[in-house]
Amino acid sequence: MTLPPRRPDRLVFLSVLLVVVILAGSAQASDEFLPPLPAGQQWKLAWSDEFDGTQVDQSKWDVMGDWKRRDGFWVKEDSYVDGQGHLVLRTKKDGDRYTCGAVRTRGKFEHRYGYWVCRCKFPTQPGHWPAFWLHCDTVNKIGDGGRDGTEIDIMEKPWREDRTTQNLHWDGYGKEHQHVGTTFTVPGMSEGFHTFGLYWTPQEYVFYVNGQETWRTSGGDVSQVPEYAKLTEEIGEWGGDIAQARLPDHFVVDYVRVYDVVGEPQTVEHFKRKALIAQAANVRPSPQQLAWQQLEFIGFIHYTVNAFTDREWGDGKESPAIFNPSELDVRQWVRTCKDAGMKMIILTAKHHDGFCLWPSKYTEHSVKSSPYKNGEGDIVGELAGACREAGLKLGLYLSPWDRHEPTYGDNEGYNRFYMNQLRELLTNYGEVTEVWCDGAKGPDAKDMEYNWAGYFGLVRELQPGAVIFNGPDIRWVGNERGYARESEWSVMNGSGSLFGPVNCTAKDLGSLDALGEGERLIWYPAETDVSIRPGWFYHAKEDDKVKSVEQLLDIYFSSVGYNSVLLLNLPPDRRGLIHENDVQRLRDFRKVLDAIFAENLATKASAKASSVKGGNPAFAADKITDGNKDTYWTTDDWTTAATVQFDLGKERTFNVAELGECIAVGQRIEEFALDALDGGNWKEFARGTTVGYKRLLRFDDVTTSRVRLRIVNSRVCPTLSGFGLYYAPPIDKVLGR
Ligand code: FUL
Repeated sequence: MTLPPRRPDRLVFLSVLLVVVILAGSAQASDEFLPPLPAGQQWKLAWSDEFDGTQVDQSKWDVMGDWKRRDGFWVKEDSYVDGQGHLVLRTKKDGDRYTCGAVRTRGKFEHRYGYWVCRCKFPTQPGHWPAFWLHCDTVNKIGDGGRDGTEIDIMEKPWREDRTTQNLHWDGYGKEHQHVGTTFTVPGMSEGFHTFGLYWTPQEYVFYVNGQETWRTSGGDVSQVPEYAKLTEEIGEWGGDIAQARLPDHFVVDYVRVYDVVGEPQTVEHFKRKALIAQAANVRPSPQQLAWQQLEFIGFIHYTVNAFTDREWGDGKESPAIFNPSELDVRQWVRTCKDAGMKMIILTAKHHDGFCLWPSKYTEHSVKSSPYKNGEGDIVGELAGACREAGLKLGLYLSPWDRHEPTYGDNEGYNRFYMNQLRELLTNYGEVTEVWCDGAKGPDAKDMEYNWAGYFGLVRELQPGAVIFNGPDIRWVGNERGYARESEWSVMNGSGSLFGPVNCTAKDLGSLDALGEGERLIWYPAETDVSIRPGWFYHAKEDDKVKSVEQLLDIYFSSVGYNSVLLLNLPPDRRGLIHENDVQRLRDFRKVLDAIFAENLATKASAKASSVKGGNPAFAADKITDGNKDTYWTTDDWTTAATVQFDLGKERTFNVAELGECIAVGQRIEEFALDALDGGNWKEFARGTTVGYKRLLRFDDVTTSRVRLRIVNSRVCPTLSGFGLYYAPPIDKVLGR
């Protein structure tokens, strides 16, 4: 193989040194190989050490030691700069122990992606090995492949012949440890200087030796987190028998350089992508969707004959005579929901069994044929009144699948019937804020073509302020466990059918790749429905299976805290009351939420941003902490990375953070991190992907007076309308347990 021009050894070739000095500035780049880039992009040196001077530069390197490492010791004195432009890692015998040198940039330079290269000359003796590698503390994190941190070995040379190896390790070093690697021979490798480079992109690693590609992989999923560089010597059997070595022996490093890609590629794909990004970043919620999102936490009431038959799905053959709640009190429902902090109640006006909680004109299968209030009751009406009284919104669930109605299966007949019922519900009960269209249909169900366009049109006509679940406005989150996605986008490609324009259970709905060509981008936020008990309906045997406060809290953080609205179901029992156990659990849950969010420690913080759109005070960082969700901080249009520093005035301890984008103008943030100032250094304590309307994060206690938000990546200029730091006290303490 042909070797690229090597950097001359400055001691020996003084004359060449002169040339290098004259070319200073351009010399570095022209002197060496850099991976090819598409037109429009260039390499820019982000960090380097040429090892000039006489000491290891402590602002760049953490010299490791003194401590035991494998069969030897890492000692500081074995890492030194030789005064001739080299870092030397020495391996020596010191009494009856073997020692060697190692340095790393941990806490001093941590970076992700780019081209990392080292030029070095190898030791000659057995029993130890030199390496140039990247590392991060999260390599030990299990799950998510190598994305959350990978050990990237750009060069390891345990052999004294011309062989080297390159490796990736992730998911810790225990049982879950994963590894891929390659070993190869480059003739002449063991003598003189050679370069070892890694071109790391979000998608792939490409390894180079002397500018020749040796390995290309995305093994284990590419690390997406900042890593630090390490230059080490290690003593151990892998390198052979150290007893055979003539020591000291030296691993000599000429430089380490890290380059970033700057500029934008001038390719059709790139311009198409930019157009897609701009389009996606500017899709906005309708006023109804925005108002709905701001409700955050809403209640679901599942009630029908099932409470009396102990079933989840009634078959429609139930006699209305069994529907006989003895103490039904809609005000108790409303009080329970309101005290829990819910802002709306959605009632199953009709579930799959077809029994109607209001006296529908179009069927006898309803409360009017039941003993409830001697057939004079109207639970929809009663609840609507109680909600109005208490200032809660009302939503109605009208199951399309109806196992009682004889016309079901006759398209024309049943669609007329369904629309008549919908008209009753949307005309006679005042304002309805959400209409829930359930997609469930049993395997035994007759074929039936629902007239979705007709249904949705009627909702728009009769209740223009309402949002439709499963229709054009609100999407099912995709599971009934209470968990939204960690990356929950509200913008997606809605080119599917009218009912369910997206595949709600897909793992990824909102990434740029998932948006396809952006044919029909829509604002389509997620509602997370989950029951406080295993079932949707009341079963006495589940009285002791009410979700714990811890579970409810986890659900809250993973739904409301993941840019979704939480719809929590509370099934009334045969008395017509929400059971005492559920009521008590909700009270405790609220108590814990109130304790967490009692004081926002960032409220009075002064905020300083790395940039502000047009220098305009209307978009300045203080708009984040002004307590007004309608005002926001933002940057110039294509600024996709930015920071905001918050000065809390004094040291505060917190373990919860809250971020909110101004979604009225779109959803943009793809990734962010939070750092705390710790003895002069910024230390990352939390990291997240999407933000949207609200993002909540929990982490171990952090004590600091300064916090930095790093927007790592935003589709276009990020916005932030709110930021919070809170201290969550131990649950047991709050509840006096
Ligand atoms: C499902 C229904 O089948 C369940 O009974 C429940 O109503 C749930 C919220 O939706 O599709």
